[in-house]
Amino acid sequence: MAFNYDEYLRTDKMPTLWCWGCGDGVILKALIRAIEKMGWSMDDVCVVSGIGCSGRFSSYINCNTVHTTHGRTVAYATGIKLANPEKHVIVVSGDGDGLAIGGNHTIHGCRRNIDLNHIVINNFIYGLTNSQTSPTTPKGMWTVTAKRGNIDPTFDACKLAEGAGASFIGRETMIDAKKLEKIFVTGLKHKGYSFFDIFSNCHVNLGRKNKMGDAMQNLDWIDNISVPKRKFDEMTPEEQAGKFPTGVLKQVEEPEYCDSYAKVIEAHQNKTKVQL
Ligand SMILES: Cc1ncc(C[n+]2csc(CCOP(=O)(O)OP(=O)(O)O)c2C)c(N)n1
Repeated sequence: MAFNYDEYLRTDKMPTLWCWGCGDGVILKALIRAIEKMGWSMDDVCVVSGIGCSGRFSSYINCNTVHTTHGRTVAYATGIKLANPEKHVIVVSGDGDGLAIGGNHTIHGCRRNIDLNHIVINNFIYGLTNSQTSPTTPKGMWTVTAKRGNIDPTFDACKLAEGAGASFIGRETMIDAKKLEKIFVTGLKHKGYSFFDIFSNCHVNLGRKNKMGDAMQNLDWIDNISVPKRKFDEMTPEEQAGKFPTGVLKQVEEPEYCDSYAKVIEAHQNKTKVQL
């Protein structure tokens, strides 16, 4: 039987505001399928998104939602999770939202290892606001703020998450919806900060303006820079340049922040020092 997405969507908000062929729709569907696989009630799920095309997630998914300010998704989600540790909190941000203006919150979410699921929809550009450079925009690409080509070094979000201490890190692309669903399930099951760097297409505000003739060329470009981790690890540093490993990149068990915070509450009640 065909999967019934209607149960999980605010169908009165359809059609979406996303451009035709935008990867955001593929990612939304994969996330819904992953939530269904987890067997979670939508009453127990909260999706927090910021401002951007990716920010529309909280408009379309039918669960508890917070559509918050640009760059502050992780801060809001941290408060929601600490107040409701039994709920499943999913942050959806763009690469601008989660890595530029909100980069600081992302670092500290990872560092605390709070049990959030953070999906960065990485389309390599500020999509909603028409093509400004983001921290992941490749060098040399045209953007509205770098009309002669971007000179800023490209930023690997997974390396940041690893350095900051996230206990689960995964990367996939919107090209393969099955792999996406699978990595979401793996990360949603994980207790701690689950960081997903999901490559997506913005063939309108990145692709077309960089002379990728059609949407398929944008997908080919994403496919070309993404390499499964096992294959990536066998490549020479020269071959790895400009490529990104995909799959589960890190998964370790570490103390989780809400659990630690519960110990602080206990210590406060007993007038003792927290036992870590
Ligand atoms: C504090 C603040 N600064 C700037 C903006 C304008 N703004 C809205 S969305 C956005 C960038 C969106 O890019 P990204 O986060 O990568 O998401 P995408 O649209 O590509 O999904 C910007 C700069 C804003 N709304 N609030």
